[in-house]
Amino acid sequence: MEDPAETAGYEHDWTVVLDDWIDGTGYTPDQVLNALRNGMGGTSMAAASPSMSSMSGMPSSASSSGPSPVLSGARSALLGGDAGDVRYPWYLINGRVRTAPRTFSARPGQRARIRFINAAADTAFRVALGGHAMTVTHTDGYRLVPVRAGALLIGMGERYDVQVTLGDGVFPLTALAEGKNATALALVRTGFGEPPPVNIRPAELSSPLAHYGALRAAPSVRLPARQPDVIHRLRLTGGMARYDWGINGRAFDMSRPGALRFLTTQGQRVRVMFANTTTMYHPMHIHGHTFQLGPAGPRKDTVIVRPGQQVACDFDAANPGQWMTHCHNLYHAPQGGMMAMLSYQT
Ligand SMILES: [Cu+2]
Repeated sequence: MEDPAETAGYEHDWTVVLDDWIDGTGYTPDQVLNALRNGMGGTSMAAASPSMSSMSGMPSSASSSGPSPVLSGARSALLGGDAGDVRYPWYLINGRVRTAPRTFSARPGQRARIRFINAAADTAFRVALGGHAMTVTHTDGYRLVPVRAGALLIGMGERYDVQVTLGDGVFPLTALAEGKNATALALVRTGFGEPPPVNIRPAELSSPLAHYGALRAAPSVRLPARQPDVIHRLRLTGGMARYDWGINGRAFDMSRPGALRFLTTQGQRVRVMFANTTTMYHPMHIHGHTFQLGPAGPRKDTVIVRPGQQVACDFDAANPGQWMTHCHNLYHAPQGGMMAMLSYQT
């Protein structure tokens, strides 16, 4: 969707969808989830599948000769600890592996808007366009005071829009699977030349990130200053060993929603305080609303919460209903998991 207030200052509009991928390797995401729930964290699926199949009754996939998902072991200083539950055989940009990358074509000096979407299940990506700085203009669809950055860290479910003025040549658009020592790749081509090696990690990946503290909502989308009327404190709990991801020590149970239902009144300024007590980051998402980080921070609907960190998400209760809030790691949400309900009526 276009922002009607925006004047297009670019010739190209490119969408970049980041993903992690298992299907076609002899394993399915459901098999990986079963192995994780059966306490197989720390092993590869090739090792986990024989015992997994005996426990789950599924046929063994140990005959697969392709690359095997590995059940975690991923760590990242940038994410503050554990970097996910699964190291994947493939990481994709727009559905392509890095040996067959998508190429975006333009002419030198033209401007491009790039919209990044992290559609992965369990992978945060650090992205950069080699040879270029980016002007970051939007988070999760909301305008920012434009800010320059060399790289972005994008959690599952997060979106960023940037603009770049293109140089002359062939440039790598690299997405580093944060903490997992692997990359996805697309190319930007504005001139002749050999493409860079597929495993290239442009120097910009290590340049200053557009971290949340550096981002400011544009005045037109900023929430009016107001003290919260109600504060809901949601502790993120659980871990890999027992695979018991939850909120305030329990999983959401649809047959007993009251146990994790947080009541609000229409018209209130609500503060949801996510407090991460686990050793892994969680991209927390709230349905039905967008929130603001701090008095002038970015407007978002998904926010990375690092281990030991507390993040305050402020929004106005102006959309009555039963709204879920959940971790955007898809392995943390099934069967309740790291999920709760925000509830209010007119
Ligand atoms: Cu999570």
